[in-house]
Order: sequence, then structure tokens, then C-alpha cells
Amino acid sequence: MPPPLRIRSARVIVTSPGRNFVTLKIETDQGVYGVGDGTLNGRETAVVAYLEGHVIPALIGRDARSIEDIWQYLYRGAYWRRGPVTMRAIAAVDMALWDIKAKALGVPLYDLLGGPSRDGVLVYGHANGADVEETADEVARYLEAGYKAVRAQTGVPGVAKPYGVSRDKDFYEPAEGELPVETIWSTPAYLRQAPKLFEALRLRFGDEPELLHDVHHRLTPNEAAQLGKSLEPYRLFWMEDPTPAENQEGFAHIRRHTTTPIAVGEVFNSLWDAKELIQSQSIDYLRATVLGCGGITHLRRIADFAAIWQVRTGCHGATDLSPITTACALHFDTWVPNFGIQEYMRHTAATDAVFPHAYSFADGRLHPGDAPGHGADIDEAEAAKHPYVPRQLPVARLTDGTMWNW
Ligand code: EZ4
Ligand code: CO
Repeated sequence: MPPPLRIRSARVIVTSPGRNFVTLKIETDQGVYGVGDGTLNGRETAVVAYLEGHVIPALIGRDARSIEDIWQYLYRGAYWRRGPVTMRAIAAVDMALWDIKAKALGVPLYDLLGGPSRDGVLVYGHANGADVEETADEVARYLEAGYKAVRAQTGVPGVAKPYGVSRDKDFYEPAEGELPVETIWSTPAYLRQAPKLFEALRLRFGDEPELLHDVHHRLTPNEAAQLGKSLEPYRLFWMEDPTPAENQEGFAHIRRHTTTPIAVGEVFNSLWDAKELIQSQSIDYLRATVLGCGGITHLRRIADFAAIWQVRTGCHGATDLSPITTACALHFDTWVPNFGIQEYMRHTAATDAVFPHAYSFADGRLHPGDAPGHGADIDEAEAAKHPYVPRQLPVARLTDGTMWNW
């Protein structure tokens, strides 16, 4: 047995280079350290309190090589299982421990998972515009930049601030206000508009580019079935989060009525949020992430389970996941046999400066790089320049004022 790598210290670093990120840095007595992401958009300080009050004291002195045992200790040992705060705190620890192990062995993380299964990770970018024409122009920009897959969101007549449409075309960040910004939603207007967008995109760009769309939990199962049917002629790669997945059986209804592929899971915390969806073959892609689902240790287990039913991965990759999560996701994506696609919203230059990383983009794919560990780090001096700024995600109401799903 090699000597243990004792955890000497663990610290939480909160930084806000344009938006908030929570980072856990674990140091060992042999000088090797690792970093993990614990960001929970709009609820960052809850994860900080969980890590500092309940996790870090239990880590000191443990052998950092015991990734599985520490995962089980934090998951079972909490007694109160699952939930976004707990699972992100566990994910932060798990990412840092995989980073330490791979660095100590001098290999890129994907080597520890089983080695590379592909040359580069297919990603999709986010195109959005106030109307169909502006959105199509944005799709064109992504295709010109080499993207092979593009998510398209467009404004809906009569709907102020619809999901996914931003003023800054390069960097979309929905958490804007210290209190939630109020937005308005109209399902009838949206159901009329969405097919017009994808008809226009196929007319302009032909059959080849992969097109994706995020419904962002706004529809009922039957409305989602109607949308899926109306989009079938435009051959989407996926329709995402068509309805909230609290009731997993709702997806079976959508499935019975449309062949438009379905993706779900960016708000999932564990396999138990996805089990019925997978077993009933109601979905095509699972958007669970290393950050949301307790790290690599649990996400690989979910992916193996999903593979039995030919469900593929499509990890969440919005800008509220730090470059540390992006890096871990890319190592996971490079290995996972049932890979589908990876979401990629570019981080700002300020964020990239705080989190130097080994991954890079070329020809529509991201490459994790060959640096030992996951290849992402935090520049603490740079991080200290950007103190925490309270921000929350918006809320949505129907046109008559009724609270709805943002
Ligand atoms: O709204 O991560 O597919 N991507 C998304 C994201 C989510 C944000 C919420 O913090 O739905 O843009
Ligand atoms: Co989404």
C-alpha cells in the first residue's frame, strides 16, 4: 500500500467574477491539493455553511485516496439524504479528491475512469434572440464558429423576458437581482411561436446542424406532447425539461405522443430522481451533472444504470457551473460509453482568469487536455478581487399573475 495522503486542510473560497462561485480547496500533508465546485445558483451561501459547518471538520486527517469511503460517509452519514445543498457539498469534495488522486498519480482524470472513449466531446452552444430572425442570425454565428450543435431560444410575442433570451448575446446569466426578477409567461403564445422558430432554422440551415431547445419546465405533460409533435418535422436533437420531473410518470405521457427526443435532469440530485424515467424508457438524454449529483463517484453510477436502457448523457453546463465542473464533466464525457452531448455556455474572461483550466475548444468539440488531475484550478489572488454579490434566479408568473415555474 502506498502511504496515505492525509487531508491537512480544506477551505471554501467564494468569488464573484460577474457571477458567484463556491470552490472547495483540499490540501494534503504531501503538498498535493485538489479543487472542487460547490456552486448552487442563487443559494450559494447555503452550500458554504454546509461545507464549513458539517463537512470540512469530518475531512481533516482522512486519507484523500479513499474517495468511495468518503463519499459513502458524507451521503449515508448525513442521515438526511439528497437535496441540492447536500449533494453539491458532496460533489465539491468528490471533485477535489479525484483531482488529488489523479495529480498524485500524474495522470489526467479520465485515465482513472477507464481511459478515453472518443476524440473530443461534442458540445452545443446557446443561440438566442428577441425574435426568429435575430435568433437565426445567432445560430449562424455559432455554426461559423465551428459548432455542430446549437440550442435555440427566441422571444415570444407578448412575453416579457422569456427564458433563455439575453441582452448580452455572448454571456447569458439569469441570476440578476438581489431579490428574484419577476417574469411573465404565456403557454399559448409559446406553443404558437416555437414551431415557427425551428421551421425557419431548418429552412435557412438545412438538415445537418443539430438543433436543441429548452422548455425550462414551463408545460404540462399534455402541452409538452403537443409541442413535441409540432416540432417533429424539424428533427430536434432534444426537447429539454418539457415539464417538471417531480412526477416522473408525467414523461410517459409525453413519450406516448411524440418521437421528439426528450432530455431532463439539470435539477436532479441523484439516481433516485431519474430511476423511473430511465426504466420506463421515457427519456433519451439525462442532464444530471457532476456538480448536482454528488460528483463523479455518483454520476458514473447513474450513467451505468442509464446505459442499460440506452439512455445517453447530456450534462448540464450552464455558466453557473464553474470551470472546475466543466473540467470534471469533460473527463467524465471523455470516458463515459453512453455519451450524448455536453452543454457549453462559455464563461467570461473574468471567470476564466479566476479558474485557469486545461480544456480547450476546437471544431465543435471540447478537449479536457492532458494535465494531471482534472486540469482546473483557482487563482486565489484573482478570486479575492471579486467579493460575493447576493443574486437570485428570476420567478415566473402567468399573464393573470398566477405563480408559475421559471
Ligand atoms: O436556467 O443553470 O439548460 N440550461 C439551463 C440553465 C439554467 C441555469 C439555472 O441556474 O436551463 O440556463
Ligand atoms: Co435547461
